[in-house]
Amino acid sequence: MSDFDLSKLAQGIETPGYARRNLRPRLLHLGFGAFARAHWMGYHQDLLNKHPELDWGVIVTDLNYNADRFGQLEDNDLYYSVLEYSDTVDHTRVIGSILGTAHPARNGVDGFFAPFLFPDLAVVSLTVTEKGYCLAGGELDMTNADIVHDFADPRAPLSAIGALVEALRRRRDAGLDAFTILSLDNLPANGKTCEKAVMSYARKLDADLAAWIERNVTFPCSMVDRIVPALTDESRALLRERLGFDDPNGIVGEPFRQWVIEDNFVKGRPDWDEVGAQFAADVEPFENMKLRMLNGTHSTMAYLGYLSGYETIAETIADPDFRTLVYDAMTREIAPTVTVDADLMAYRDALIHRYSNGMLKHRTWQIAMDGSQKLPQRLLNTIRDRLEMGEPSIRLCLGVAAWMRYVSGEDENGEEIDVRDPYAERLVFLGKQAKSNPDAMAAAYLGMTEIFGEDLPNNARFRKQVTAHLSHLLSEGAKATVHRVVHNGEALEEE
Ligand code: CS2
Repeated sequence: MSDFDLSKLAQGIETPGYARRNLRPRLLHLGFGAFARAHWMGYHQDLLNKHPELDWGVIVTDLNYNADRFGQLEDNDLYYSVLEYSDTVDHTRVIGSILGTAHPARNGVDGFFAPFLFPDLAVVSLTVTEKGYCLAGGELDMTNADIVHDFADPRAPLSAIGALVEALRRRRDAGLDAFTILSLDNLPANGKTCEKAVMSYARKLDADLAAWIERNVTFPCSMVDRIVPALTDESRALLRERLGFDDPNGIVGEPFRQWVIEDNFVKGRPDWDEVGAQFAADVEPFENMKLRMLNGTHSTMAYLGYLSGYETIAETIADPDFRTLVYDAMTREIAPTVTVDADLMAYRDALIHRYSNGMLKHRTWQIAMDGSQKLPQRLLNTIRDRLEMGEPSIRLCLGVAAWMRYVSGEDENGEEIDVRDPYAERLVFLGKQAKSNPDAMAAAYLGMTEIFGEDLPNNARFRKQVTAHLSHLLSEGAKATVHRVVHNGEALEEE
């Protein structure tokens, strides 16, 4: 029985202002993680609330994750809740636009692909995280285990890339038209990146199909932003207090949200700009701003904060040295590389305010995950631009060194770190082998060209800076190193 009896929910909880029976399956989302549930699904509900006559319903799907989640969602009549939470906002909403779910583990392969064959399906959006695109050095990684599997068994794919191509094949073979593929992941030029991965896979698999996809599918880029940590016992309890029951699909996020989308859809799209999203001809400047300013400092805080014993971002940014580090990194090193029609200093100040949201309990360990997939767009591309400008990147290089210190797998008390990364085993192995020798450790990690490319490891300035930071991190620890950089930053810039 569903826990969601909408007529019995506490006052003040937002319920759908539209009738689900009027919706048709026109949107399909792949990757029903925390972010998607709290971000674009919220915009979409706002739009349906504003225009209850619209018929844009949503199917949610996933490949390797969340099978149980879908059972629970169905038990709850396909409703779930979102709490938008800060010291000034406390708003609970019940999202009601989902029409159905599909998951290979629950529905079988044909069941998974069935909703992709709804004739009216117009947009397939995805949040599959950085590693879900199976890239190495910006190209589809033909040695990736899921991709290798999918080439061998393309009708029952494991990867998102394989699934998109198989879904399009089924549509073409059924005489249906294609759909727009809308990446909502934190990758630079995410639409183009997704297109590149899809097209490399399709071309190798089936040239005719690849040509059909090329003619019929668009891959708009988008910049997405909302901080939505994984649920903790504490945030689950907060939501339970408001709902009166436990929602296994409930999620808690910050009130802030932003969504900039390239207006390039093949079969129409909802007018999400009526509810605060923005359509733009060129999204890359916004993506760069967000990936470099927000995600770049997020990752820097995650590694340094974790090593310093801070459990959350709010705790980390409450340390005045860390706050200064993040402030200076954005002001002196990142902002000068970003050209966008926005006030970057106001953006910086808003970010520091958002990081300080103590209600969110965003764990440094969570953000530290998958660094090998995140570093290039969050820190390394910015460093490349700085090198080209002939300018220093003291603070950004500290972020890179902190990643190395972190993935070496042992914290400052000699305890093991639970490193989560597609390359975790190799990273920890390299760290152990280097035996706390900064030169050996930096050299070992810089040898991973799939992360650092060929250019950065050969750049003496970059190498020297990262190795020097790593040496301090290993000998003095993270807090002391941050203190040094914050207090001697300008002198270090002259070095
Ligand atoms: C975070 C992001 O986990 C991470 O790596 O940096 O999920 C971040 O919270 C979002 O990009 C904010 O929009």
